[in-house]
Amino acid sequence: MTDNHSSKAQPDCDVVVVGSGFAGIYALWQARQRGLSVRGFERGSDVGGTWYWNAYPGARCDVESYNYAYFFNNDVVREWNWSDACAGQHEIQRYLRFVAERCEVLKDITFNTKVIAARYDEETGLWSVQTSAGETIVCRYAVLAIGALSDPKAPDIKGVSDFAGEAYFTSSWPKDGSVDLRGKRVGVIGTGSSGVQVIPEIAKVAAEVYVFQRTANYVTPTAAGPMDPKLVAALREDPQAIRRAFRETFGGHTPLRMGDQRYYDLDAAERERVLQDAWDGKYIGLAFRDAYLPEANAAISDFLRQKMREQVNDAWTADHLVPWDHPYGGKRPCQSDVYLKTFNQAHVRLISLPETPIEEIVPEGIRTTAETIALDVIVYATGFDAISGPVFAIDISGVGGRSIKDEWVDGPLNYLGTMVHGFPNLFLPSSAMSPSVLSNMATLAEQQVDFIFDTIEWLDQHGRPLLHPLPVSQEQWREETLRYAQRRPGALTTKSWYSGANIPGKPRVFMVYTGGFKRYNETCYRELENGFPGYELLAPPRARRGEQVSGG
Ligand code: N01
Repeated sequence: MTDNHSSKAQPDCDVVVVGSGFAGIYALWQARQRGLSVRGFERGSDVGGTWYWNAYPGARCDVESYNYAYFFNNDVVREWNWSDACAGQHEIQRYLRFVAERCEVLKDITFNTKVIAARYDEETGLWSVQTSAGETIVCRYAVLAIGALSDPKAPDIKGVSDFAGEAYFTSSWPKDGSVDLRGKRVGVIGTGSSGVQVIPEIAKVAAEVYVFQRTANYVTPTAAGPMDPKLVAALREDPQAIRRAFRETFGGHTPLRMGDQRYYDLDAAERERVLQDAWDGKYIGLAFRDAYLPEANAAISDFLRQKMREQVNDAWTADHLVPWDHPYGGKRPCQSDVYLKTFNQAHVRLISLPETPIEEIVPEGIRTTAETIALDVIVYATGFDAISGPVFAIDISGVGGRSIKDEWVDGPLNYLGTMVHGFPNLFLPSSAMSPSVLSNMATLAEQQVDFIFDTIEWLDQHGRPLLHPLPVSQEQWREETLRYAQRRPGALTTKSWYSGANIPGKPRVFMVYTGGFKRYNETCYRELENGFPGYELLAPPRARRGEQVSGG
């Protein structure tokens, strides 16, 4: 199974799954359930994906544990006890390990192994997947469960390698406990969700903390705290009913707390009261039933700015920690109960980069246009080349040897967020144009993997082993994604990673489908029920007729 045989006429296994986060673990289990032979590859030394790599202090999920979990297995739902309504990184990784053990998929995964290339062979209709260990595996279906936020953005700052002190990325924080920031002078670059979580933790131990902020973000209270035993009991009573119900919602969640009154039905005093209730109830982003309207969104944004400023003592710092450049939701909002108050500590200082940009990183620290700040440690919380980055990190070529990079030169193009024309039988869960990061990623992982394996089963049953979407389906899907994005305040006007604007030179395409989970799920399954009218079904290549692989 280890020789380089990309033109082999028979596959080594039915399915290769790359990645072992939420989608990868479930994909391995699904393959086994359907009697397919499967190999899994994971570049880390354990399962977890995002929750393996982002092991920085303070990392936790701000989607509640009630929702951010698997529901396909009743025993898992009933046996696992979350310690907090917003579980921390370590606990989520332990949970994923627990599920992988329970589902007996660990034996299928080769760890510490990157997939570096995937090539489609037109003669055989098979994929050759090459690994960093020099292995090539030929398979019928390739599932790249590689995550949307798994390719860290290289810091585009002069002199990064000149720094004489220690440097860490939140996205690949050492897991061996070797980082010791006690008594040190620490600079943090980046104030997105990762920066907002790590900065208060660093401030607990460091002697001096300098936060280099290019753009301020909205920061709202977290839902962290004890689990509600009544809600836990309700989820455990009938997990499959909950699972179905998630798919009937807009975001793939249990019904969220949200305001039940419309912005335009209220006078000024009533709006203020509704906003305060939503702030107290921790659903400020959905304070009004019509929170998606620009005017309602503006009221929420103004209210948040006021609430954020109230938490910071120094007027200059308060003014600069408040986002003025984008409406609430334009960028991915952050959640923390302590971030803003961290700046009230004497040893924590905000450096506003629009006024005093970083000129260069020098051996002794960071030089801005105003000063050189001496540092022992730099922490980069500078984000990711989101969604298309992880896809481009693998050398993928399809029909005619066309690379996916060439196909996506003007931004991602696919159908239903999972398949690309010219790349038959290649599946990309959590990629572009799916509800992705603007939905509950755990629900999405299950839904997409179900759809992928239901598709594979259909193909096998119908003797049509190859499928890829029609170009017209991709164009229509991109237009639909854009149409929904236009309705979302700030989606197309804010410089955010949602649209690739954080990466110099990346085409600006809003990469998340915001038509809602329910609509997305229904559109996927309508395709399957109608025999895939939006796709091209290909006959088996001659070289493969009569093959029998499953059950390995
Ligand atoms: O990354 P980000 P992240 N000089 O891209 C700044 C998920 N997540 O890792 O905004 C100076 O949001 C950049 O500045 P700007 C979540 O979906 C979830 O924090 O581009 N600054 C920004 O401030 C999230 O959205 C959870 O102007 C530079 C920051 O770095 C996503 O992951 C926790 C710079 C990057 O912010 C990514 O979050 C953590 C430069 N050269 C993450 N380059 C939870 O569930 C970049 N920046 C809680």
